[in-house]
Amino acid sequence: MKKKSNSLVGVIMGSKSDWSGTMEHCSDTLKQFGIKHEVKVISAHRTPKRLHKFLKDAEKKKIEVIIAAAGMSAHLAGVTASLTTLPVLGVPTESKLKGLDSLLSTVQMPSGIPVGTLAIGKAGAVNSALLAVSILSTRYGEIRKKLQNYRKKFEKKVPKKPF
Ligand code: RP5
Repeated sequence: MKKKSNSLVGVIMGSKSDWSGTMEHCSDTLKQFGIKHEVKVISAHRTPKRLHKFLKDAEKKKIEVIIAAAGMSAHLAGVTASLTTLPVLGVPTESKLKGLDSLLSTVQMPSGIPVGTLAIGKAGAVNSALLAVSILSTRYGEIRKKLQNYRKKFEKKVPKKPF
């Protein structure tokens, strides 16, 4: 039987409402690089047991980077980072306050437990995937090549003139 390859990235989000328009773009970007990842709805306050189980399993499954997205009082990335030594990237999602509350909750970690926080919403979701790719590229040459190639193509897509 063919050995199943492990997911390198775990993508978790506080609610189903974080997926459409936001975290789906994180997953799409990881797919673009052929990075195997798992996606789950896990909330630090609504499903704390699920979070503990996910992190226990993540270590066993040898997940290497965790992306945690949440909105409003967004403590998911911080709590996740407190329970693992894996790098945790935080994506603040949109809210009634346009995601500013989510951003501050995610980014303002007191010293000792870091969360690598990205921008609010779709840009942060895409960049969280790209940063995960970059972290993985230090270890996997094949991923590094894909990232270099992506950057070359990306640069070419930027128009020389604004009109
Ligand atoms: C957070 O609360 C989630 O990450 C989401 O962004 C926000 C609102 O969740 P729902 O009420 O839409 O499920 O836990």
